[in-house]
Amino acid sequence: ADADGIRLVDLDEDGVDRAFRADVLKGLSQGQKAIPARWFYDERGSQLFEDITQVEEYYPTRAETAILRSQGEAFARLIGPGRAVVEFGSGSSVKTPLLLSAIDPAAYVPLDISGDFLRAAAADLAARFPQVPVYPVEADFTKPVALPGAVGNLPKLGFFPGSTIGNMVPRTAVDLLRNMRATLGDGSLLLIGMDLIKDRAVLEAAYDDAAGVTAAFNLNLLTRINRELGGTIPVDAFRHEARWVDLYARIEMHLVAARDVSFEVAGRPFAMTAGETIHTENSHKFDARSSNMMLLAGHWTPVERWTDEAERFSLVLARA
Ligand code: AVI
Repeated sequence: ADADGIRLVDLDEDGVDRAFRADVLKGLSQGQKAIPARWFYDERGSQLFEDITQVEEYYPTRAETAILRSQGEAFARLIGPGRAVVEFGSGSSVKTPLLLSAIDPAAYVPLDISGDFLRAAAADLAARFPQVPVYPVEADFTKPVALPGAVGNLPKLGFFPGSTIGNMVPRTAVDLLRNMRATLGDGSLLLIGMDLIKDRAVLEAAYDDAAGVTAAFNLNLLTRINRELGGTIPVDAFRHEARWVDLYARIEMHLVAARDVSFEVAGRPFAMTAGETIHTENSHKFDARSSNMMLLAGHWTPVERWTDEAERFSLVLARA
């Protein structure tokens, strides 16, 4: 529940997530079918994403971790001690400790819409950094969030690793950056991960690994729809596709119907012809110019930018 006691997940009398049903029914009714990527992350989807971060072809997690590992001194110099670190999304067990141990923060405030992930991450960090008070907040961080009173007077550092910003279209990404600015306030800093434009083959392999983990992640969305929304989608009639769309500098993930199919979701009939797709994710990639432009449009001024040695991934520090 949020501060007003309103449930963040709105279930109907049958226990169905209303927002999920609405997004799926609307998305399957469009010309180009599309379902927002946030619905990937049920329990199985979250586990599959963890597995993706370990596959050979998926470089972003390793590259970003390498930057965090190697730039501790620069973070200490440019960020300094005494800030409240506000992490957008539950902290990862590897990245967050690297940042916290580099800068000696006064508090750690993880924000997440999922109370379960949030509590697990908060307990983990509290155990590893007993001197740093932890104030978890269950909230939708795409909107401005009221931070706990205990960190009200501390300067803030927002932390948004993983290039999750890339999963949003620019319009939504800019809204999010502005809302982060509102959440964090004057005098704040933001450390944000942004994946870089590179060879098409490297990008497409990162989103279509040989072991099929990303394919399973994408296809799991259909399994989730069948389970939670009473769907009859023939999952084995779909295949995973990852394509680089140069015009928008993004990887798109699609589920391609391998043959003509018809099915029901929540009692409604749908049909797709062979080759038709459901667009399930965008993952935008950046260069120095486009990441600066995005930050400036979101009311942040870039201060410093780091990449890993192979220049696959960037971490950018910006000030309010
Ligand atoms: C969470 N997000 C940054 C991942 C990405 O790389 O866009 C999600 C992902 N989708 C397929 N593989 C990973």
